[in-house]
Amino acid sequence: MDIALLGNPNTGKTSMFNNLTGSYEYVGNWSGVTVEKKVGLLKKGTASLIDLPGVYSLNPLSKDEGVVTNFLLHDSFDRMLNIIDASQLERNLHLTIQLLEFGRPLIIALNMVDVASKRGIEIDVDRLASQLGTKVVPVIARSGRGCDELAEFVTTIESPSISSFTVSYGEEMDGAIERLARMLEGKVHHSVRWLTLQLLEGNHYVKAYLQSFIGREELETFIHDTSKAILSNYEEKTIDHFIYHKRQAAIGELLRNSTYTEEEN
Ligand code: GDP
Ligand code: K
Ligand code: MG
Repeated sequence: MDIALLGNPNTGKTSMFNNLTGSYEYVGNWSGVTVEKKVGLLKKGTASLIDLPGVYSLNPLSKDEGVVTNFLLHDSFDRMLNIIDASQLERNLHLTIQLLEFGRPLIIALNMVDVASKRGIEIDVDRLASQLGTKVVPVIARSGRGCDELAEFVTTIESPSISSFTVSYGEEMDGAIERLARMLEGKVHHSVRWLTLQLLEGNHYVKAYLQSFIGREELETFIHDTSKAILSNYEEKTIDHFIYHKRQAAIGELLRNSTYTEEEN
C-alpha cells in the first residue's frame, strides 16, 4: 500500500516521516526538479510512505510546488495522509480542502496539538472530523505521541471513506463542472470538480494535462466564459480570489464550530 504524505511547509512532515518509518531511501529526484524523493517503509506492516514537498496550495508558484500536482495527476497511490498544524488551522485547511476535492481516501494527522494548547486554542477533534468527513488523529510528531495510533489507523482500515465535504462555490461553478465533464466525456479518472477548480485557479500543470484531452482554444474559451459568468455575479476581481474567498468562508464556518480560543488578557 502506498500512502502519500502531504502538508504545508513546517507542519512536522519530516518529524512525522521519521517517526512512522523505520528506514527510508532516496529514490532519486522528483522529475524536473532538484527535490529528492524519499520513500519509507512503515515500521509495522508493509505500507510505503511517500514524502512530498510542503506546499500551501496545489496551485504551484514554483516548480518544486508543481511536484505535488504532478504526483496527484500521474502517480498511483492508495491513500493520502494530510498533516496539518493545529496552531495554524485556518491557513492549513486551504490545502486540505483541495486534497478533499481530489476525491480520494484521506486521513488527517492533526499535529502540533501541544503548540495549539499552549496558545489557548482548544480543538474539538470529533467535531472537526465529522464536519470534514474524515478521520482526524491528534499527534505530536516531535515526541511521537499519537503516531502509533495514526500508523495503525492508516494501515489497517480497509477503505477509508471518501469525504463528502464540499465547499459551495455557487451554481455558476456547478454548471462549469458539468460542462467540463461533458467536454472530457469520461476520458479522465480524476475528480472533474477538482480539475475544474484547479484549472480556474490557474494551475498550469492541470491546464497542460487537460490540453491532452481538450483543444487549446476550447479550453481557453471555457476558462474565459466561466470566469466572466462568475465574476459578473460576485464582487471579486479574479477567479482565483473568488475561489480562495469561498474556501476561506467555509474554513471560518468549520472553525467556528470546532475550535475555541481562550481570551488572552
Ligand atoms: P516539515 O518542514 O513539515 O518537514 O517540518 P519538521 O518536521 O521539520 O518540523 C518543523 C519544526 O517543528 C521542527 O523544529 C520540529 O521539531 C517541530 N515539530 C514538529 N512536530 C512538532 C510537534 O508536534 N510539536 C512541537 N512543539 N514541535 C514540533
Ligand atoms: K522545515
Ligand atoms: Mg521537512
